[in-house]
Amino acid sequence: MKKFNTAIVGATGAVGQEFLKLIEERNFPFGELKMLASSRSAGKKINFMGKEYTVEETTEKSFDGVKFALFAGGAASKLFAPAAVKAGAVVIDNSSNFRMDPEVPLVVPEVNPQAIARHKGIIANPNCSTIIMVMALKPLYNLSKIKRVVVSTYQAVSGAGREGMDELKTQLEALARGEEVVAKVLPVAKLNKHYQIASNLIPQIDVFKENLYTKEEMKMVDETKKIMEDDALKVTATTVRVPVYRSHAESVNVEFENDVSVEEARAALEKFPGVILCDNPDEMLYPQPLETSGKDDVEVGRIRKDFSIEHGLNLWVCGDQIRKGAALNALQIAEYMIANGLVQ
Ligand code: 3JN
Repeated sequence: MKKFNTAIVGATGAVGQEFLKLIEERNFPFGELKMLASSRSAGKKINFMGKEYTVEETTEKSFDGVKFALFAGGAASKLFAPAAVKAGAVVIDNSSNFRMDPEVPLVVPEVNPQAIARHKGIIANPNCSTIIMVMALKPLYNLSKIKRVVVSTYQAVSGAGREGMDELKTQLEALARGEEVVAKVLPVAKLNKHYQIASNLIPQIDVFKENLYTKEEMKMVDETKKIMEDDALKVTATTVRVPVYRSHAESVNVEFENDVSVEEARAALEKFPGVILCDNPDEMLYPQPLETSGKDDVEVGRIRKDFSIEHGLNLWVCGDQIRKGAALNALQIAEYMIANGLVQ
């Protein structure tokens, strides 16, 4: 099988490390593999599939001969994606830097693979909460056009990176010992006010915008319309940080144009690749973040009629935001391109 030289930009972070796990697990056909990061991590060693790699500082020259440049997130793609494209690489970018650029496809391969072929060098991976939600919306949209979505998220601390996870752990330990709890990271590390997450919920993810929504909330609104290719789709979101280590959960209220029964919704979700239907109230079966952590599939359950509107359903969705919400989705884009001859 043909092999593709691959660079991981941000190889030492949580998403970068997940890329490596998935490349091995899925037998991704990489040729040469470059581990790139900022100057801070350059020189670190990474053992991967029996070989030791040295992390190199990302520069504009890092992409010679690279076919897939997988950017884990942050500002790196703003700085280096254009150079990577110039060098002939396909950039798959997990940050928000290019997501709403009309020239850049925003892709969840199970949902809108047709957008991939329109790429001009960069393909954007959506925000994790958006990916997890549209995985549940798409099979339902295929049954009836969706008019409006009201979503509330329950987002794990790992969405805020390693620091978010460390913060929850340190605080839980302090609480258990009866010591003072220190908050340094959440809701937004760079701001100078922080709140305890252990034994708490924080209804702020990222900074506020002028319209009183947070950036995370507006990402869900804007990105969902772009992925579903429906500007008329109304979406409103409330995003909340919860004291869970990994896997985001979302309560999703969907208003359809036509009637969709619970049975039809279940059947459509069950058939959809990447989705597991986990919905059996008699057996107390419903998706939970502990269950979806470390897994590839998004789980959907608690499906029931919203009897307060004419054509509505309520759902509960859980998915691992570092896997399907980030690294897995990006790698699936690369796999789709290989399988469909969209990359030479
Ligand atoms: O907080 C979460 O649970 C998800 C965070 C996502 C995130 C954090 C910092 C910057 C993003 C993202 O993927 O939307 C970005 C960004 O790229 O803008």
